Amino acid sequence: MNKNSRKIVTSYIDPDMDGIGSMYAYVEFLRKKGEVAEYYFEGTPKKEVGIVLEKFKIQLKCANKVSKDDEIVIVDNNELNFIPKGITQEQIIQIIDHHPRRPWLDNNTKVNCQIELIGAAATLIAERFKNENIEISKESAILLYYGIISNTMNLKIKLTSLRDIEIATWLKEKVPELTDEITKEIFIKKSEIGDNIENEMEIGFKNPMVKIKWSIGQLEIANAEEFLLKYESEIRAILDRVSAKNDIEYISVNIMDILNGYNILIAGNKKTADLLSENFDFFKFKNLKAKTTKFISRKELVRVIAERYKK
Ligand SMILES: [Mn+2]
Repeated sequence: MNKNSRKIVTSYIDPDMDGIGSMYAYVEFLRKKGEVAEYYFEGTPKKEVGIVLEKFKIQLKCANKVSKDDEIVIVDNNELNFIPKGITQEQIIQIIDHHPRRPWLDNNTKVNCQIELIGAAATLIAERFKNENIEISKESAILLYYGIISNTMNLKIKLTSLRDIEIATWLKEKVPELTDEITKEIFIKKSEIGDNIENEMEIGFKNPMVKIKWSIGQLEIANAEEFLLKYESEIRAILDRVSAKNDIEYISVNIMDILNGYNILIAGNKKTADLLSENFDFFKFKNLKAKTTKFISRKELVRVIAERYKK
């Protein structure tokens, strides 16, 4: 491809903190290496992104559009169904991600891939700055830090690797404003999602890797039990509506209490509760609801299910 072409860094539609942080910082990295680069995203970033941007007075400048001549870098994603519309597979030159590798990449020698199953894609981006000794801006450090904190639930879930912890510490040391108090404040603010629960759950897609019609959402909430007193019936209505609309047989939502470190799993129907308790002995359902002290993320649940019901 043309050496002078512009690189566009993108992630998946409706990106989360990890996706936004990774694309923002990777553009900075590329520019500091002399490349022409911009980031582009579609949809609505997760609520937490807005909270972090506002807290630290950071503004995003998304590219207006992607053109056919742009070379595409995808961060925090390698599933083609999830990338912005209009981007073709042929444009993709690089992937930096921490999700399991999708089959389209199996015999692909054109795409430069770094896929490592650690806590956050932001870790992989931050390591590039550190390893190549490239100065990182305060903005990129903040966004990458919260990408890691968000994806690893404050470095608590099992998927968190030593590399995530080390690079988060490295980023935190660079920015004095990154304190544990601010992180707690962000977690609490992030839980106020009464007006936008469905979007935050990310529940619309059937998982394409498995032969069962399965989807699991996730909510990260500061006080999960209190939250459910108020919103459980609305969540159940969303599960019913989404499963009917998208032909999903097994539907559930994993609610993680990010302050207190426990989970509540809400199953949309009995079939789903049975399937989950069959595969995870720590889920004991009562009224299609299971509370567990095991602090487990959707990614970890997905990996077990994807292995068991592989296509
Ligand atoms: Mn991620």
